[in-house]
Amino acid sequence: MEESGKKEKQTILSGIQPTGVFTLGNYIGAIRNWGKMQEEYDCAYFVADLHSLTVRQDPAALRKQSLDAFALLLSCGIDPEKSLIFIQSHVPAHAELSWILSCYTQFGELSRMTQFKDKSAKHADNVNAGLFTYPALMAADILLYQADLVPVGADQKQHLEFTRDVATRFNNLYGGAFKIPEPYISQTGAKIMSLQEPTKKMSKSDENKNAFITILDEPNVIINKFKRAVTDSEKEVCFREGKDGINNLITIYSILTGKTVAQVEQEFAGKGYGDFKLAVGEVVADKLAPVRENFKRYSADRAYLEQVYRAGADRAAAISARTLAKVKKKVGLAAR
Ligand code: ATP
Ligand code: LTN
Repeated sequence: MEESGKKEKQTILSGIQPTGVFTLGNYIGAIRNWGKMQEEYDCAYFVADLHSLTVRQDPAALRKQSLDAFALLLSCGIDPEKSLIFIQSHVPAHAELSWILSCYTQFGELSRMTQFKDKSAKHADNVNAGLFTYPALMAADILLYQADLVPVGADQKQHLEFTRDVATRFNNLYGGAFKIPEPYISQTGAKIMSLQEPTKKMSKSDENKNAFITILDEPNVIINKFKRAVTDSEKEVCFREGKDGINNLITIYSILTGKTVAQVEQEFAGKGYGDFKLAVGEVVADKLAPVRENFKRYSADRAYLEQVYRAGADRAAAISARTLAKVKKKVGLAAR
């Protein structure tokens, strides 16, 4: 993200869709780490509202969810003094570059995207062109800011590979316009599983509300959801193949307390699942308490939110305009 021409730190960029309140899975797998990266990297984080239009949304709900998602990013520790933070649709360069990149993208490569296959099966009545060209928009998001690293969950790796392919293709045709980004898939960003079907990933769009914890759930709700979490018919708290439910709870507890799996097993040796579930629920409620408090504060201060997202959009527009101008010149669009 070169603004002054001088560059010291590597650039990190990531986005999240405002399709609902973030889950414990989003928190552990993504956002918690985003905050920690701010010291070491130049970070840019955004609310990917244009991406959410690929699935039909209620307009009033989407508007609210986008502002809430922005407030949630701040609540999780993303600091606008340290990181660039903005709402995707506030920066028109994303849609513009996406169009240009889609003209350098083949139908065949988009057809191979597993997310497209999954989502078009799930929303068979609305297999729209945006759902299909989604990876070109994601590539534009990343390439505009010349990102070095893109922290995402393993489910987004294929989109990252596509981004690298399209950027390389473009660079080969026109000479280096884009930095080729690397995926940054953190080890601790373990995949958090559904509390009701622990072989499936925890997802904010799950119809069963007991399957996921949102980062705004009240402590009693969190504890109750863990009490109801599906486990197995054994008694021993140990991490073993086939014990998907318990393995998931051990993972959550271990990540949030910083204890190793062996230490967790030792701590609960001889204790039943009931005690263990309660302990996991308490740790999660405890860790999320400050996020909930921060959210109450930020979401009540509309003027502050507006000031931060406007400033973010201005800065993002200035950075992205440089890449876009370079690209337009290279492909032969006449200068204004
Ligand atoms: P949706 O349910 O709307 O598809 P989602 O909950 O799967 O959404 P995304 O907005 O697609 O979440 O993902 C945001 C980030 O959180 C991505 O980097 C993704 O890899 C990560 N993530 C999502 N779910 C989990 C999970 N269960 N465990 C770990 N990381 C996750
Ligand atoms: N596709 C991502 C969200 C997303 C993103 C990005 C992530 C949109 N643009 C750019 C990283 C970089 C998702 O659904 N999780």
